[in-house]
Amino acid sequence: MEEHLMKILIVGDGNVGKSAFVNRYVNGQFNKTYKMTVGVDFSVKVLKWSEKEQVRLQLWDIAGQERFISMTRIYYKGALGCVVMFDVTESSSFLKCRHWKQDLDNKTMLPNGESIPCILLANKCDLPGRAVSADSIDEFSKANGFVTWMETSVKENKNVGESMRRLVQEILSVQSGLDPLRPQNQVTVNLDSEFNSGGAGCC
Ligand SMILES: Nc1nc2c(ncn2[C@@H]2O[C@H](COP(=O)(O)OP(=O)(O)O)[C@@H](O)[C@H]2O)c(=O)[nH]1
Ligand SMILES: [Mg+2]
Repeated sequence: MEEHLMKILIVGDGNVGKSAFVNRYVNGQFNKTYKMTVGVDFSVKVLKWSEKEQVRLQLWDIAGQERFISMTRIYYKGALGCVVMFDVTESSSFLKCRHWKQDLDNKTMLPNGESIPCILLANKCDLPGRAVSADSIDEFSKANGFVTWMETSVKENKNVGESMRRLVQEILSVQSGLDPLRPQNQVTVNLDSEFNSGGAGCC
């Protein structure tokens, strides 16, 4: 069985549902109560990709540092993919996605100079009172180099697994197009199994 290790970042304003997304994806749960994360949360999910391949996803939830907008470089180091999330009922969180994407692109790059694959998620689509239209999300997504965008509801488990599969698919296709003989193309991120269940604090 071949295993691919992928560090994936989850960024976006506070309260948009990033931690809930990771919790739903990894543990299959949704809690209504708001618990602000402190530090950085790591979670690991192993995805069976095909008969011969599995993907070990290391999900980095920025955990309460959203107010700093610009994340430290160390946070982005080694990331192969990213989720930028906003709350579809909060237009300010949508407007900030530009900054999140720019911050990501300023600090990460594939060996061929391209941006790392990034997906845009319009979360909380179960709620009434949408503040952002599908047309404007679509336009923004195309103009800012996202792989694609999707509506999600972590609450109703809509498009959670699907969006991650789409991102992983893109990462695998990008990685297979890179020259494997160049040492910088090898994935060097490695976390010990002690991080497997999440909750580790970091710088
Ligand atoms: N209605 C609804 N509420 C959500 C959804 N996703 C997250 N929430 C709620 O939004 C709040 C903030 O979620 P959280 O994951 O802590 O946001 P974070 O600050 O981005 O990590 C919590 O009360 C969640 O229960 C969703 O899809 N629908
Ligand atoms: Mg959080």
